Amino acid sequence: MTERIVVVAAALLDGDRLLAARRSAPPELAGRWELPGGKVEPGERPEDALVRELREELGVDAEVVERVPGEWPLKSPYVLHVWTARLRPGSPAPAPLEDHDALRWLTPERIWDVDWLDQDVPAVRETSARLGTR
Ligand code: 9L3
Ligand code: MG
Repeated sequence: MTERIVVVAAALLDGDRLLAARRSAPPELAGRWELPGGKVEPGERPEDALVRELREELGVDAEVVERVPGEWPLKSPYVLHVWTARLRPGSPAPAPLEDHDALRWLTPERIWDVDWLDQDVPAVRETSARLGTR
């Protein structure tokens, strides 16, 4: 069996608002919304990978808060892990750079307004359920 590779994604929060990012690539995922993030590199801590990905993809200075329990399958060998995160004081506001072409801060009642990637839907459901019960 092949080793699984973790893709880390952020539930980036501003108060009770969650950031959704619209992918610009690859063609089969473009136009759909995701929790931003990417692959953990060999030897890299997942939290460090997430901070790196958020800097590369959105130009922000973020800090990881906590893991959302669960693991969701992606295209093999990838699996999705989600962590909540916040912008550090003084961070630039998120901007869509290379990998995205739109961003939205979603209030809890607007969470399903965007067309999430099918593979992100269970992770978003779990994340929003946990945020709602804090
Ligand atoms: N992926 C799915 N949902 C997400 C993220 C961040 C990534 N929230 C999938 C898309 C790609 C793979 O994981 O197939 C690697 O992600 P990326 O490095 O292209 O962002
Ligand atoms: Mg990515």
